[in-house]
Amino acid sequence: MQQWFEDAKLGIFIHYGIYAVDGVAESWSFYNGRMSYEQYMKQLDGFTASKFDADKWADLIEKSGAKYAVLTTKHHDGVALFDTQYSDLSVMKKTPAKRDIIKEYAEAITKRGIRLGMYYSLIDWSHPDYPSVYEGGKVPEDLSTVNRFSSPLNGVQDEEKWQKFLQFNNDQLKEVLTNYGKVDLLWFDGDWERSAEQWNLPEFKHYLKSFNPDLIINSRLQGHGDYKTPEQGLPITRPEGPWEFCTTINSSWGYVPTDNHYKSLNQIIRMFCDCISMGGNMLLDIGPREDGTIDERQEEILLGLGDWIHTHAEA
Ligand code: FUL
Repeated sequence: MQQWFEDAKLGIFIHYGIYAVDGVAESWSFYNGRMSYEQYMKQLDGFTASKFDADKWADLIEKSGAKYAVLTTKHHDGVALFDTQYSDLSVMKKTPAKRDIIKEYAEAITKRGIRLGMYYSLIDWSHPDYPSVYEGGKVPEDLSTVNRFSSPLNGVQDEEKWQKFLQFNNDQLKEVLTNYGKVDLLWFDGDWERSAEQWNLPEFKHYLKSFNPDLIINSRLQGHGDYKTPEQGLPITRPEGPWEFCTTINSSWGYVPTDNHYKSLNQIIRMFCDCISMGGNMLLDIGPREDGTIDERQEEILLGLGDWIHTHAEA
């Protein structure tokens, strides 16, 4: 494990995507049948990033006392925040924003000496080669009880399509790992829909490290990652090996304006202390609005935590 990660203590997680347009849950809102896939994708038209200023994000992250940041390059909905030649489904090609968000983010973060992290969802509920139960079949009308995105395998896998999909992931990941300078950390998600064998592990991990042997990879890789990532609940006893606790500021990963369940600054500080006293890092999440601005309540927490860290770290 790289020393910088062992010493970091705090990272900032950022869930930014088209889901911020309607302020709905990232990807899960259509998967869980809360809205149709078509309605969800209409948010592409409203994603402007009109006030997105990566330097402002980076300033805030620096002031929070965090040593690394992790931004969603692509969530389970398959919408890439980067310029990819392997799919048309990106904010560059399909939204009024027409910007490579990842490029601007990477530049601003790297410039300040903050370690650069990229989140990438292994599953892609929009990709034609990512097979679903109803592929080629009839999609049930009532998507709220049974939906076409769940249990994608259903015991059957078209090998040719699957290999094409793996190649697609490899190609996009090569873009993420080589087009934006040195990436320090890859944060996978969604490994649960396939086995280690199907994800072609451990070869996949070797492939990723071939771009940068120092690359740190989280554990959502069917046990082949470098560190554990408990989510939303702090472990009761110290986990073995390196680990990171990821958590939201309110109850949502992305921007959900109706979610007022904000944790207080004191609660966040207490969670942070519990986490680092057990040797972990805390990865605290923010969800920017579609225009790229950050809710004042989220900003306040980050600044408050930063003040606390600066006072106590130097005491
Ligand atoms: C989960 C995802 O499914 C959530 O949407 C979120 O990205 C969280 C950090 O990881 O497993």
